[in-house]
Amino acid sequence: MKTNGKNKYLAFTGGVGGAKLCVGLSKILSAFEIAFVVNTGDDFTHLDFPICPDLDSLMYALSAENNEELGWGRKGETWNFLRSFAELGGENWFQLGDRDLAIHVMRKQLLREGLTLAEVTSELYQRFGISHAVLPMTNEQVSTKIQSQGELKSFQKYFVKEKCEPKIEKIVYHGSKHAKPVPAVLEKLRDPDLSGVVICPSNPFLSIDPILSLETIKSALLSLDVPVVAVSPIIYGSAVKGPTDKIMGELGFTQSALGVAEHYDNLITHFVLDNEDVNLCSEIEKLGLSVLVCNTLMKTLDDKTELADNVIKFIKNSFI
Ligand code: FO1
Repeated sequence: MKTNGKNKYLAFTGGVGGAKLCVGLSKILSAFEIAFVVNTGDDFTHLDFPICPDLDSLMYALSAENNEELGWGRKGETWNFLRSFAELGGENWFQLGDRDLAIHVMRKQLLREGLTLAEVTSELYQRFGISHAVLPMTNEQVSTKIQSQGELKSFQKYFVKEKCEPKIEKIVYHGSKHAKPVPAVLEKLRDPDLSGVVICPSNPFLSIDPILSLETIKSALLSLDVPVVAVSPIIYGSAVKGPTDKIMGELGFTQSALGVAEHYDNLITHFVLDNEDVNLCSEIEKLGLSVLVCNTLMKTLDDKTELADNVIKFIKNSFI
């Protein structure tokens, strides 16, 4: 295998699909070799608690604490708080489980003590026994807002309360113009030992674009001379989970892995698509991207590790 002598990787992620690949990457690369940058555009304050869904989804996935039945939240969950709260007339459209709630209470406490979100995240991940570095994209507030029928609504209202039903006209990353990335994100992007960047199979518009909406992250990515690999979240025209395909249609993108490649085109050098989409390979190569076709559906831990291994070998075999 060809190598460029460098041995560090950075993965951009958000949501449950991205977290699956992160689990695979964490199994084959040490904490010295890979770090994760996580979307915080979904974050919001609910019942006075700071909720960071993507940071928590990754924390639960990396510690095997994720709830596979629900597809989000924490394993072995109980709902006593939510039930009692609803009995009192409290709102319950956004379900906070008892075990999950402990994280939000702890996060609130630590933030109140004056820790930044990055420091709180590091503290919570350590308490979950996770040694890999996980960095929120920013310590500041950047909120994904969905414009539908002329109204700008909060992300969780669109995603959970309205079940992604409203037709999206536009997505806004409110606050991104002035927010600074967490300094360690830029340090890692500028590390001379950086071997490549992986864009996980997360929703491009809801999970990855909020990270890229931070101009200094985007420009650092654009000035890299190492592979930037995106893994398609779309297989055979459909999202493995969530509304990616629906949103692509609403925003005027081709509803396929090709549409994802076109969306990321100027930022990435490499693209990974599923065996099912092998017929799209030549069209994606025409965009100037190196393409790897393999299994991208991650049902088991072996699937996650195998895809991670393929992605890292793809980077190691590349000289651009
Ligand atoms: N997703 C849901 O579909 N319904 C919920 O009630 C819900 C509650 C929830 C609580 C805490 C948390 O960290 C995540 C939660 N999620 C819920 C998931 C979350 O809304 C989304 O999956 C992400 O924001 C998209 O990545």
